[in-house]
Amino acid sequence: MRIEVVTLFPDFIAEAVRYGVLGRAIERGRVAVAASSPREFARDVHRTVDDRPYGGGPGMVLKAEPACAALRAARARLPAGSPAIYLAADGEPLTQAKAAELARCPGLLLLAGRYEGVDERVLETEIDECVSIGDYVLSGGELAALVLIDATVRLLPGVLGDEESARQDSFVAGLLDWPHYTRPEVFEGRAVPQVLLGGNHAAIARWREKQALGRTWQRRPDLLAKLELSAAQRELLEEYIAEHRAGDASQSD
Ligand code: 6GU
Repeated sequence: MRIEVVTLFPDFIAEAVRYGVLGRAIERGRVAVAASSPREFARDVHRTVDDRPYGGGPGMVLKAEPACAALRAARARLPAGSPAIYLAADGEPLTQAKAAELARCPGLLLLAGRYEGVDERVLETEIDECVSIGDYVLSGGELAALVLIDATVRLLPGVLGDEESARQDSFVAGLLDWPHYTRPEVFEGRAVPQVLLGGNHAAIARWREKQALGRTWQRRPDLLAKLELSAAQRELLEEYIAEHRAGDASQSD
């Protein structure tokens, strides 16, 4: 996959993609990420990329000409069938399903917004879709572009090891992750749950599923509402809820 990011901060993108799973995917040639700036395409002496909004009001708007020129140059480096996506707070929400859809594309053209926005004519002519990473306001689309890139690239074949892929599957199944522990067995007086110390794999799997169900119930009831739990899962969740209530009662005593 090839990814082109058009941004006023290309160095920020180039640096951030060097780390972790994404950095390794680039080293191994599973993905190439390039970043370029509209400023390279600004033709006046000041290299102007923004201007005051028609109609007045606060903030600046990214000018159409340099933004379009940067997008077209980036587009020319991408395979056919690569969607152009504008990252902005007013886009469609990024979900795991959306990341999976993007992971099937040969390339991606990403435009990170800055200032109050981008001249609407850029979006009309160069952009296929608008994506947001959540209901909060960021100062620009760069962090959002990086989030989209990370969520997408980890789904490309051969990017994750078996273990990581399997754990990701558990989120795809609609539940939050279970708690994790490593040595020491007791840390500052807090012990690792006993079941994890024995070699009873069935008991461990049951404990983990119960924790995943319980956490989803506590933190993301909206996710739980979308699931059809099996009879066994309902039983595990009821156990968790009963234990949780007992725990609350003992704390308030
Ligand atoms: Cl994609 N951009 C900005 N500026 N703010 C956001 C966002 C994107 N997604 C959520 N908030």
